[in-house]
Amino acid sequence: MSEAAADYTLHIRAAPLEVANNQILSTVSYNGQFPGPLLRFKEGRQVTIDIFNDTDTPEQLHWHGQKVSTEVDGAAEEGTPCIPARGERRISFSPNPAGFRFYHTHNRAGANLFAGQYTGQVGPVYIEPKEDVGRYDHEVFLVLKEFEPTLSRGGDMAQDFLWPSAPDQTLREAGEREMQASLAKGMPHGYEVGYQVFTINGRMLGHGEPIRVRQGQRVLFHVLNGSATEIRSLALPGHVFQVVALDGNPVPNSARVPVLWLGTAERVSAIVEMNHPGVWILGDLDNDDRRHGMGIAVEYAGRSGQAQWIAPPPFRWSYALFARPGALAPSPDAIIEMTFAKDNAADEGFNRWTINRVAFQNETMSGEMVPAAFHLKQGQRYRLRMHNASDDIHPIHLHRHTFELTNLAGTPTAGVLKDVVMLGGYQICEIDFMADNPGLTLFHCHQQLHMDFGFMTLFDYV
Ligand SMILES: [Cu+2]
Repeated sequence: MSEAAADYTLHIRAAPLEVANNQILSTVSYNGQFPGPLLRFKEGRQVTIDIFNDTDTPEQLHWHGQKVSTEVDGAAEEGTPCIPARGERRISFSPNPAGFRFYHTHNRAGANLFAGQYTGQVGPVYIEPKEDVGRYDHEVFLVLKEFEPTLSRGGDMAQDFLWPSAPDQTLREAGEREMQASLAKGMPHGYEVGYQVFTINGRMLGHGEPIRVRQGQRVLFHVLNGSATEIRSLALPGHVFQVVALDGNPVPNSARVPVLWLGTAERVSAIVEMNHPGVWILGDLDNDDRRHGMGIAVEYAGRSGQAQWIAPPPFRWSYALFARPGALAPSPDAIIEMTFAKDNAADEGFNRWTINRVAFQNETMSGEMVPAAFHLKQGQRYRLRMHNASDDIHPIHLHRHTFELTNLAGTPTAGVLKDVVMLGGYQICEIDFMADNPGLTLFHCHQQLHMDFGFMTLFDYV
């Protein structure tokens, strides 16, 4: 270790978390708090961070959404050195791009629901932009997170909130045929994860401090879905969200919407004009999840009483709402076709996931790193055409790069820049990215159960 003190210090350790009055659970988090401390960086200004691992398990800390090197990105599959058990690691990098990012563990959990993102290892990052995102009075960071996971035998409810929707018949037939064949063999449905405790900023609805606002204020919410596996929605009765950024990247069209939807690891930054006085629940549309804690009170000055919930009108979430109207993305230099498929309950009761029929091997027989499956040329623009041959929604994530949404279920789109995109059941979508950050690059579904059981691959540059 050098003499100079680090700019930030993070300790990975087990700590109590009081999610409700006298309801205290134990989880691994950063600096003994959940969410981990908000790290505010300046774009391009080098930071040094000491990461101490006070647990008995080697850890990886991933800088989600940042364009950094494989040395610090925080993914064993890319070759980032681990933070040894009871050890420490000092890292330095230039934070970029500007916007709302986050950090989280990148450990595989597998069947262990006390590991990986089932723990409280999530914290927000805000990289100060050079330009302002818009006029606001007050900034609030919200991290949505479930605790106390349990396994159940499948039958996850299909969700149909995503728009546009154009299920591909060939994909559907293939997916349904495989599932029927598996069930006919007497296989049960593969495991799914459910939760007992739902929190925003580590507190269940009704047990934390409310968000205090005044009439006429413009509040900028930075919402992060820190879930290991769940898709979340959020509404505030009587209010609309003016979405200014997705995954921290300013959107070309700041559309106003009544509901936000976020796949795992997605972020939405939205301004809400406080023009409907009362005490309201900012919460998930799912009644059960909200009653188990997924919400937070918004309290206007001078108002008191029980926070109220009113279900919003029916609404479909579309990334295209925030796109540049009528614009077309540049043509790519190459197109990479990918098909995602589910092998029901194939891995000791867990669904096994494949990309182009290959399930990612977490380790080779000799313990060496898994080689990249896709080879890129630096400076080229690539289009990933992704075919979902399963009925699940997949929040697809590319490390160390930003991508542009260029086609959603057959509809071309341009201008929306993200690092996670939800791909609906039996849908096809396209994302483009510039190969501008050499080195091994991990690509995976961000649903912990999916990424842990095969839904991963690697790009490298030639
Ligand atoms: Cu997935």
